[in-house]
Amino acid sequence: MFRTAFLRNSRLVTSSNIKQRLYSTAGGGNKTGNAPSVPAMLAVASMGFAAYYTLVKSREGQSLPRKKNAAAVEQEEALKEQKLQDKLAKRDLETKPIPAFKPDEVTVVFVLGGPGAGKGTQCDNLKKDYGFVHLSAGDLLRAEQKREGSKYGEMINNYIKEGLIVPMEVTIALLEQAMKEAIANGQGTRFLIDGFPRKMDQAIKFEEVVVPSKLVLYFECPEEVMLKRLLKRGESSGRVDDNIESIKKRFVTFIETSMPVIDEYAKQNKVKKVHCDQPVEKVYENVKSIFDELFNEKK
Ligand code: UP5
Ligand code: MG
Repeated sequence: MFRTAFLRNSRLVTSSNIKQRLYSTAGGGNKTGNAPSVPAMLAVASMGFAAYYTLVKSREGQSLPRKKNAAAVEQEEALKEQKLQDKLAKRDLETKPIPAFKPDEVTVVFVLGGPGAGKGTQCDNLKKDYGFVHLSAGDLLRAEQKREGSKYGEMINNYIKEGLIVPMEVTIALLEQAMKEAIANGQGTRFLIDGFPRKMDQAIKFEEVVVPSKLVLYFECPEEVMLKRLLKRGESSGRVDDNIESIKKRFVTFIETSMPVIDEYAKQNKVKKVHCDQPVEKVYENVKSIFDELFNEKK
């Protein structure tokens, strides 16, 4: 009973309190019942007007946002895209590797041609007569394969036997290291890089991280001539790839993967072609005429 009366009372008290709070601008009395007083209404109206006036003033000079038309949206998008491209290009420029050597200090000639075309034979002559350092990528890989403790030994052996191209990180690192050693030992700053690059991405990477090449010497030779030479050499070379199965695979890799490198450099007017289906001396005469023109003085 007591609880019911208390609840009823408290509900009454509460509801009258709320009403009182809502109209408290009347000064807390209850003379006019529940109706608001005139001064209270005037005060509320003037506050509303003041707020509206302040808002209008603060927006003076500002145009109302309008719906953008399609052309404006397109222009804005194009501008955003341009900004993004500029940002990416700037980042690319900042992250581009600095080549190990400067092209005016180090000369690189790429010596390319099919397996058995005579690259190694002609480079041996050139290094004597023109003071070049001869670096055969194949020889460097074979040396790495035999090096005790090399983690790439087995991998290199398998790639060579299958006539496949060893991942460029390994070959480029070996070439760069050999170049640094040759320069440090005073052997010179002109290099014949024999049998490399065998793939376009290798060419791009090498020129980016080591040094841009000056010339591509391309030894052109018919397949049947190269096959005969390699089989003959295979009798005593001990190379895992001087056998008919491997030679056939090497020919395929050369045509499909390495020829496009020569084609690309030809477009850049960097290729000098020499026909190799002739005796060694005759081929060298032609090579000499190219080198006499470009690298006449011995360094
Ligand atoms: N000979 C040469 N010229 C002659 C002439 N005019 N007349 C008659 N005989 C001639 O010559 C080959 C033979 O022919 C010799 O016996 C020579 O006396 C005679 P050589 O000068 O050795 O020819 P070369 O073109 O150097 O042949 P080589 O076999 O070295 O060419 P490859 O390009 O196939 O071999 P390389 O050692 O460069 O590469 C081997 C493998 O390593 C590749 O297949 C690949 O698996 C791997 N590799 C990579 O993965 N990445 C690389 O960057 C490089 C190699
Ligand atoms: Mg060779």
